[in-house]
Amino acid sequence: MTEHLSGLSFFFPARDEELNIEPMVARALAVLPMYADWVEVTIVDDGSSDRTGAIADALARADPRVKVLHHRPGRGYGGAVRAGLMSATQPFVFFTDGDQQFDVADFDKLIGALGPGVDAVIGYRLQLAYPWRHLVVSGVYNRVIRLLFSGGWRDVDCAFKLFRADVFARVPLNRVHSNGAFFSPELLITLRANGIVMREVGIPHHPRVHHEPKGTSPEAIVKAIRDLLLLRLSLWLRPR
Ligand SMILES: Nc1nc2c(ncn2[C@@H]2O[C@H](COP(=O)(O)OP(=O)(O)O)[C@@H](O)[C@H]2O)c(=O)[nH]1
Ligand SMILES: [Mg+2]
Repeated sequence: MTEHLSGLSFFFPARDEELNIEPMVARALAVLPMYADWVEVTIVDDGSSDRTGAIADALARADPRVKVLHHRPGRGYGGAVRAGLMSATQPFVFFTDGDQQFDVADFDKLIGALGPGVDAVIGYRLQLAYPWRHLVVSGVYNRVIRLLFSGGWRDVDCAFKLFRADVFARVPLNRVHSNGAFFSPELLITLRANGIVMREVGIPHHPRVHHEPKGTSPEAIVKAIRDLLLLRLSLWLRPR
C-alpha cells in the first residue's frame, strides 16, 4: 500500500528555464496533492538572467503553496539543491530538475518504494534522453564515480529523489561540500557513509524541449572533476 504523507516539500532548481517553470509548477500542483495532505512547491531561481525569476514570483503570488528562492549571483547546481533541501518545512522532501526532463507524475514510483526503515528513495534513469556527447560524458562520469567510491549506485546523477526530512537532521548538509554538479554523487556517498538507508527505482527520462542543457559545459565538468578529486583525497586522508 502506498504511504499517504502528512506533508511534502517539493522543489526544483532552475537556471534560465523561463519556458519550463510554469508547466513544472502546474504539474506539481495537479499531481502531488494526491499523495500528501499538505504540499509546498519551491522554485530555486539560481542566477537566472531570463524571465525565470519574474515568472516564479508571479506563480508564487497566484498560489500560497508556491514559494521562490532567488540566488544572485547563482550558487551553482549543488548550491541550488542544497538551498532547496534546507528550505523544506515538511516531513518529506522531493526534488527534480526544472527542465521537464522528468515528469513529476512519476512520483508514484518514489513513494511506492518507501517503506518502514527506508530513509530515501533515489531514482535511476531508465534510458538517458540526451544527445550522444552528453551520453558519453554521463557514462564515463557514472563509471569513474562507481570505481573511485566503491560503487553501489545504478545512477549517481538522477535528479529524482525523495527523502524523509529527518535524514538532514541526522546528516547535516554541511558535510556535503560541492556546490556544483558533483553535489548529487557527493550527497549519495555521504548519506551512505552515515548509515542512511536508500532504495533505488527506475524513472523515465525525456528529451529537453525548451532551452539548452547546461550540465555538460566545460566549466561544469572541470568543477565536478575538481570536487570529485577533493572528496576522494579527503576520504583517503581522513576516512569517516
Ligand atoms: N543553479 C544552477 N542550476 C543549473 C545549472 N546548470 C543547470 N542547472 C539546472 O539543473 C537542472 C539540470 O540541468 P540540465 O542542463 O538539464 O542538465 P542535464 O539534464 O544534465 O543536461 C535544470 O533544472 C537546470 O536549470 C547551474 O549552473 N546552476
Ligand atoms: Mg536536464
